Amino acid sequence: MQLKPTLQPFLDKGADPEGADILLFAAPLDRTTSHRSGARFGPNAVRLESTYMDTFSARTGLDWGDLGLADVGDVDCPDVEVALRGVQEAASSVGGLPVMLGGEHTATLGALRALKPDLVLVFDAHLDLRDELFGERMCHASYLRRGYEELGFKALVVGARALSGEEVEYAASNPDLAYITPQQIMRGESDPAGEAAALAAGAERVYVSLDMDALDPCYAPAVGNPHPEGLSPTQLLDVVGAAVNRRLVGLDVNEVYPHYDTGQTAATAAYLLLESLYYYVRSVRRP
Ligand SMILES: [Mn+2]
Repeated sequence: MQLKPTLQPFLDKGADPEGADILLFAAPLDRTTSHRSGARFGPNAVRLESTYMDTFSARTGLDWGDLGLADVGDVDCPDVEVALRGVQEAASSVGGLPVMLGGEHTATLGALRALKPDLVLVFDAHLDLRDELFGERMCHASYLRRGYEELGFKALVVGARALSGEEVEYAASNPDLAYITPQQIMRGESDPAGEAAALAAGAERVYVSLDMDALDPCYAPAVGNPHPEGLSPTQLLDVVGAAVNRRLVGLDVNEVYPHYDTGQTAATAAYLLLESLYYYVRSVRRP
């Protein structure tokens, strides 16, 4: 499919997919945001910050050179329907491990449709299990519910704390949908790494989706709906490291709003993505 080339590819890697086993594309969707807007500018901000990351990973001992990655460009996102079709097509056709830079979280639904995971591990302040928001049934606050209705996976949302009664009830009535709050983690009432690892070990196809608002606003202030009492990058990456295995079928990082940023949120997003990819590469290489 035809993707729009980007001037500044992630990690300065080129767009040539030859020999790459990780294929990154962006979905700069920005249509249903309910508070701040500007998520369409997120992917390029994350790409730019990625080029200033240091190259060696203290967590995994891997280096940029260990990542066979190509940044193949952007999906056209003029409206939700076209964007979801484009993301679905991109995620099913790029080959290798598809990695998506959002954009608003809605775009994840296109990747779920393409990759049909049986486990979706989400990091998010929100459950995104609403039936609708402001009359829109296909939006950033409902994408996970639409995906669950269509595809019927297990989902674990880590970092959830900005909830609606409707979503809490919906999750409680569907045992495949679970969430862990940062409060539970910080009080030692929950072991998110252990829970995520156990779920991932029993899954055939694992998808990881990372909404930057899972982090505390002190780490990631430039998100669409900032919410206090969030995770730290260390807490988040420890869960990713425990859960990511060779059955990972896709990964995304989304919800960066550069107009509210000094670069901190975009740099953190680039770092979380980079370290998550190292964990994936390490799990594939491990005998
Ligand atoms: Mn969110």
